[in-house]
Amino acid sequence: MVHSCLPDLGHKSAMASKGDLRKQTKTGGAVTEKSRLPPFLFLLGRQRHFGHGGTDTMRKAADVALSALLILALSCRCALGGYGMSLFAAQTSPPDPCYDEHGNPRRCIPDFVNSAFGKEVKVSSTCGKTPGRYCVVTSAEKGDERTRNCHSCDASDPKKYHPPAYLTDLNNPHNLTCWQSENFIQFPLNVSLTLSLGKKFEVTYVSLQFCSPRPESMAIFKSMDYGKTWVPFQFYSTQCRKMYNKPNRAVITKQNEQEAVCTDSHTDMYPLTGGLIAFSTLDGRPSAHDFDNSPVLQDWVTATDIKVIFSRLHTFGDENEDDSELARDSYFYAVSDLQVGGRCKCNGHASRCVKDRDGSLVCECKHNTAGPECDRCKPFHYDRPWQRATAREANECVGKSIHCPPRPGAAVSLS
Ligand SMILES: [Ca+2]
Repeated sequence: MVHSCLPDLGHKSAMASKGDLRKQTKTGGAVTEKSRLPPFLFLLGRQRHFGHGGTDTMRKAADVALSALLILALSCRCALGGYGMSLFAAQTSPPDPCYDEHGNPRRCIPDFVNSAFGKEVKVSSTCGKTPGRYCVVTSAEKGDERTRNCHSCDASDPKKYHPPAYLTDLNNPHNLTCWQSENFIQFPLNVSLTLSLGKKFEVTYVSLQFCSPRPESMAIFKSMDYGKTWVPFQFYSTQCRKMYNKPNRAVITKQNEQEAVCTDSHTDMYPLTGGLIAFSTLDGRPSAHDFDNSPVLQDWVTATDIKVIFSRLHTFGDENEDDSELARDSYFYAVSDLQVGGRCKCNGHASRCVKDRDGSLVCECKHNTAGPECDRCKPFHYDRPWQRATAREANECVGKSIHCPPRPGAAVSLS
């Protein structure tokens, strides 16, 4: 025979359940599962909860039930220390998006963010390590005569340096800061930008705003295993077949939704500065409208790292002319802003990501889930297989309620 020990509910190893509490409080009509107050504050705050709705009889019954719970909590003390009453949570805390107003679990997702912002980007080339000249080609429109204004790139002078940190700093349109490569790293050489997101994200778009003309050919790759392996996300080229052995603008069907496409859009040399390339991960993919039910696309948008490879520079073809040095100094890659728009991947079981003790970004898992992406059930909550939450179903993990041992020190038993 074991004693019931409901107040255990909040303890991290005694998993029994907010669900149990919810059942309890649905009939009692009051305590929200978000409460996180210690017992004495809970009692003080209780009145407010019961202040609206319910009959006197119900209130009294609930009071009795809750008082009994409290006594049990104080006498039972199974394996909890100070955590014992954490289920009686704070009425003052903001609503938890992972639960509805009745305390029932519902899908929750972290905010949409630019996950590249402020992160370090590893680049294969930056101008200025040896101070040198670069020239900016300007012409009002296509066909106009070109002029070149030359400057120097110099890592020892902050005013003349174009470091990779400028890819992900605050993007102020009135004061653009640009990372810039060395001059004329032309095909078959390339320049790469590699960004680690620190955990799995569901990526909606990858965008680059250029200070130089856009590349003639470039590719975006993603990794799902922290950079061990890479798969292509998207190709851009004026010559898709020749550069990447891909047809131009292939149609995506349900059969190849995880395939990267090559397109010649966004590859024009003009504008000479300020051009944008924005890759939308779900654009043109048939199951995008039914994302909840498409594990293929859920996988497709998942990435831990993003890599951009600039494969070929646009030139005016003047690099082989008489003053080839001046021409070659005019061709380089420069980018003012790299963005990776998306959400921290938590499979619908967390509303935010936080840093853990090691400083790693992890989901703050709810619904009795655990893992960096809430991708498994917490111990003792294996009564049904783990599932991702959907708009309709929270698919929370469920487990058997835990009970106090008959004597302090005895093993915790499951009912
Ligand atoms: Ca910038």
